[in-house]
Amino acid sequence: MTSLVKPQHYPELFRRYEGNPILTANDWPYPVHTVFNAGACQIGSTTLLLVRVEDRRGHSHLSVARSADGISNWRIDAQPTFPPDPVNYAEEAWGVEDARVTWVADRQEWIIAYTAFSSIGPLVSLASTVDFQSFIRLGPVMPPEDKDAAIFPRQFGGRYAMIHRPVSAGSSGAHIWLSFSPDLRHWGDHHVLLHARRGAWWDANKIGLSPTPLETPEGWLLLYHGVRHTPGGCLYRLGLALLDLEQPWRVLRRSDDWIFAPEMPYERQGDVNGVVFPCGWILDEATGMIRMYYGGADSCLALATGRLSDVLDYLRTCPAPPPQARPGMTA
Ligand code: M1P
Repeated sequence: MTSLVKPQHYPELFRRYEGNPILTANDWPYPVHTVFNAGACQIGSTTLLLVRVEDRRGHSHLSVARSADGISNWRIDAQPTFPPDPVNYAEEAWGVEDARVTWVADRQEWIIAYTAFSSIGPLVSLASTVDFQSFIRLGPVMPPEDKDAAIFPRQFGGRYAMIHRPVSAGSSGAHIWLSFSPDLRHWGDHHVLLHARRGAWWDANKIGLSPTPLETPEGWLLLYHGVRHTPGGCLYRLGLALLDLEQPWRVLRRSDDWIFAPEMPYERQGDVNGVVFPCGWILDEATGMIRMYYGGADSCLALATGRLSDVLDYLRTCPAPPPQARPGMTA
């Protein structure tokens, strides 16, 4: 007997651009192994990606790609834009990776949070720029192991806030943390913002922030990755959370389900199979559309778009987690 009830499907909040991948190593003006995991921002009519570029040593640097439509005709810097500087910054010995960029209005500059790969592990470093041509390094701000960091675009109670993902030996998991600073250099009031779940969950044991938090009328929108270990390897999938606008340590909603996962060949097969890894997204205020830029399988850059109102509608159906610790309290 055929049912008259239409089957319910999971919502498709982000739709892949059919021309994916939008950037690969073949597009680069100099020899590189792979390009992936780009920070993203809009400067006037130009979309700018700060792309992680890996060479054949396995070391990464960051390079800028610019486009008028955010999809095609990328103009890529002829040389590495932000190479590691291990002579002056020893923590960059094995490269710089996975930039998230934030326009910080009170400083009138972009702050870049990136992973510096030191010989004793990855850590969080910050740099500032106004033009993505010259950069001022603020140096390392978190000891190893720590990565997946981004600065909020404004202060809270006179302090900057940063999301990051420290990992300590012997800990029960890798969780997303929130910390505060009066000057972007000295950080404290560390506390866990989102716990990795346990057991069978898609985001068990290891999670990390994906792009920079996005300010919306209903709260700070977070996209994060959860890493599921399977007999066939890791699976990097994405989930959503919403933080209170004025008290970002308060998690208002968190999706139980993942909302985006490796499906396409360029996401399922590459240097690291089964990875979707966004470091940047851009909201077009006029259309309400979000462009999410993500690395596919650590081997290419891809684009997916979603409507902000659909994402917020979806989050309203998600559970409100139990109250969080206040800043100043540790996990
Ligand atoms: O290989 C998948 C990803 O692994 C790391 O991410 P995380 O530490 O959050 O699991 C990063 O090296 C990232 O660049 C990479 O895409």
